[in-house]
Amino acid sequence: MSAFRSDITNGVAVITFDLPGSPVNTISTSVATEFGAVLDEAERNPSVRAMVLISGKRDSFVAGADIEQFGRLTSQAEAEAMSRQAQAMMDRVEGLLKPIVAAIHGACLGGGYELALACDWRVATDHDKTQIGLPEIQLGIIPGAGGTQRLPRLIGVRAALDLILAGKSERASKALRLGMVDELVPPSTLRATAIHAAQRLADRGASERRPGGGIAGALLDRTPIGRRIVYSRARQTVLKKTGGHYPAPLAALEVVQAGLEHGMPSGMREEHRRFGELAVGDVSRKLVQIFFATTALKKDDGVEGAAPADLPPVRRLGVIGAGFMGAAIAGTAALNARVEVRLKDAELERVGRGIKSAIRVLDDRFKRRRLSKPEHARLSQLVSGGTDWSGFRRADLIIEAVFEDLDVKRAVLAEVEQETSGHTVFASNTSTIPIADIAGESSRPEQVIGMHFFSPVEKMPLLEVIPHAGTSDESVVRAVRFGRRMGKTVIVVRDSPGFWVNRILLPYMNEAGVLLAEGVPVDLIDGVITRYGFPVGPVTLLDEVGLDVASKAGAVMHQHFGARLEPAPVLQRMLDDGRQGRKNRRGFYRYENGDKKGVDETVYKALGVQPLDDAAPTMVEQRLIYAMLNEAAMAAGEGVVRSARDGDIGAVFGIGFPPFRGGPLRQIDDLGPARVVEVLHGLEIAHGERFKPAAHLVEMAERGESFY
Ligand code: 3H9
Repeated sequence: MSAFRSDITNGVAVITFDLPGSPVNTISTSVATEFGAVLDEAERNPSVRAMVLISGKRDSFVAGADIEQFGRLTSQAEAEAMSRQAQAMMDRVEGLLKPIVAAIHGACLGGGYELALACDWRVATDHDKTQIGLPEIQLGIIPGAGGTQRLPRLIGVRAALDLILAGKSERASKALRLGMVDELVPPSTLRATAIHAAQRLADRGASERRPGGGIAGALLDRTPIGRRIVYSRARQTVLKKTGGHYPAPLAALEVVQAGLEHGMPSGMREEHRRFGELAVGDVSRKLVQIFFATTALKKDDGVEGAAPADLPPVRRLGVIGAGFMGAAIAGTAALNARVEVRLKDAELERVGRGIKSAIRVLDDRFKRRRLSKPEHARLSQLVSGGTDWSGFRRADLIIEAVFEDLDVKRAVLAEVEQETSGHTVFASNTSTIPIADIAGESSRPEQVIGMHFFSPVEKMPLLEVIPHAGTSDESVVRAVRFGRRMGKTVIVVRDSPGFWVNRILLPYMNEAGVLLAEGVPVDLIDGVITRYGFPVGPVTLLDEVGLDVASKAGAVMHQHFGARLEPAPVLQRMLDDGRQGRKNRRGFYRYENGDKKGVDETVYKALGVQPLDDAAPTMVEQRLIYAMLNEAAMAAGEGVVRSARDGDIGAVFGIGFPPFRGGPLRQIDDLGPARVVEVLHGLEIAHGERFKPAAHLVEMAERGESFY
C-alpha cells in the first residue's frame, strides 16, 4: 500500500500523506523514495501548476523521522547516510519547479517540520493539537534534514536557536508570531486555504515573505558581529543548562553557525556529520529509550490483561483538603482533564484560599499564553468548593490530600463512604502511609487506592498509582486514566512503604545526612550530584521538601526497614535549631526575598561539625549514588515496580535522575551488576551494613542477568 495519494483540484495536486498501518506519519527511507516519485509525477504533469502537502491522519501532520529506525543504526556512517538522504529529500522539495504548500494540522515535528520548511508556504490550523517545532535535542540528536539551516534563515538566528537548542515545539499562534508558519486557519478551511495559497504562488511565481525581527533582527541576526554575540550567549546558556552532559545542543549551535557563516552547503555537511555522530551515541540511545518507555506508558492501564470494558471516564472530581497539595491537584485537574472539581475543607476560609490557588494554576497558563481568555474563564468555573459534602455525591473519583496521619485519613474515608454513592473511587494522596492500612476498615476496599502526586503538582510529570491487595482492576484503570488526563506519566507501583520514588530516594537522602554529620560541606555534596546530572543536590532537596516533612518520612521508613534506613541525626539538629528549610527561610542555604542564596555558613554550628576541607568528591558521589542504586535493585527485586522501564521512568520523572543515564536500573545494567556488588561490598566494609548489596543484585550478578 502506498503512503501517498494525489488528486488534482483546479490545477493544484493535493498530495495526501497517510502512512499505512501507522498511527502517525513518519519519514523513513521507503517514504522518502516514494515521495520522490510522487513529486516527479506532479512536476511532469502539465495540468499541475502547484502542489499542496496535507496529512491523512486525524491529528498529526508528520511526527518526524521514524524514531524506531534510530535503534537499528549500527554505525556512524549509516546514521550519516540517513541524514544525507533526508536532506536530499528536502532539497528536492525546495528545488521543485512548481510551488508547494504545507497544510499543517496536528503534530508537525522534527523531520515533519523540516519538510514544511522546505515548502514555499506553510498554512497551519489554529487547533490545540497543532504543535510545531524541532524536538530532536530531546532525543539527543540534532535536526538532520536541513532544519538547522532553513529555520534560522526563515525566522532569524536568535529565534531559531531558542527553538532548536531547547528542542521546543510551539502552538500554532506562537508559531505564526515567530514566522515559523505563514497563515493560521480553522481546521475546516485548511485544505481550501492551502489550495488557494498554492494557486496564488503559482500566479505570482515568487515567495511573499520578508525577514522579520525589527531593529534587533537587523543588528543581531543579520550582521556577523551581531551573530557572534548571539552564538556566544547561546553557548553560555547551553553549558549552564546541560552541565556538559548533553552533546547535542552544542553540536546544533556549531552547525547553525557553520551554515550562517560559511554558507548552506557547508552547514548541510556539518549537519549530517554531527547527526551521524550523535545518533549512534550513548546519550541519544538513552533518550530514545525514554521516549519509547513514555510512549508505551501512555497506553498502559496498569492492570494485567485487558482493561474492564465500557468504563466511563471520570466526569467529576472531589478533592478533600484545600491545602497546598489539594489545591494544586484541583487546579491541574481543571486545566488538563477539564472536569468539574469540588474542593472540601473544614473551614470556609481555607476553601476560599484553596480555590484561589487552584485558579492560580490556570492564571499561570493564561499569562504564558497557553490558555485563551475564554478558556481561562470556562476552566475557572469548573472549580468550586465548600465545607459540606454537596457536590461529592456525584463525584466519580475523590482524592484526599489531608494531613499525613493514618487516623485522619481513615476518618475521612469512613465519612466519604457514608456520603457518596457506590461507584466512587477513593484515592489517597499519601507519600508514606500504606494504602492497605487506610483501606483497613473500609466498607468498599476495592475502591480504595493511592495516587501519589509530586510537588509542585502542576509541574511534576510523574504520578504513582498504588493499588493495595484488594483494589479492583476497575479502580486501578480509573485512577491511571485520570492521572493521564491530568497530563501525568503514570506508573503503577506496589503498596509498600515509600512506594517506589521515595523508597529509592530515602537511603540517598540519609547518606547525604551522614555525610553532613561527618562534616562534608553542603555545597560539595550538592555539587557532585548536580555534576552527576541531577537538577538539584540532596541538601537543596531537603531544604525544598522541608526538614520537618523529610524527618517524618524518614521516621516512617526507618520503622519499616529498620537500622538500614536509620536517619542521620542531622535533621533533628536542624529542627532543634528552628530550621525547616525554604518554607521558614532557614535551612542549609540562605534565602532572601524568596531567592535561594549561598550556603548558610552558620549551619555547621547547628550541626555541631567543622566543615572538612579534604572531602573527596568521588567518594561522596559513590556513597550517594550507590545508596540509591542498591535500594532500587532491592525494591525492583521485591516487585515494587512492574518493570525496569517503570522504575527508570519513575526515577527520571519523579526525582530527576539524569535522563542521559537512563535511570538507576539502566545504570546498574551499564555498570554491570557484578561491578555494582563489588563496589557495594567495599562501601559496606568502609561505612557499614547499610551498604550491604541487595540479595537480588547479588543473585543477578551470580546468574549474569540484567534488568533489561
Ligand atoms: C527527527 O525527525 C530527525 C530528523 O531531524 C532527521 C532525520 C534524519 N517515530 O505519543 P503517542 C508513534 S527525530 C516513530 O502515543 P500522542 C508512537 O511511538 C523525530 N514512532 O501519541 C506511538 O506508537 P504506538 C522528531 C512515532 O498523540 C504512536 O506514534 N519527532 C513517532 O500522545 C502514537 O504516539 C519527535 O520527537 C516517530 N517520530 O502524541 C516527535 N512519533 O502506538 C515524537 C510518534 O505503536 N512524537 N510515534 O505505540 C511525539 O512527540 C508524539 O508521539 C506525538 C503524538 C506528539 C507525535
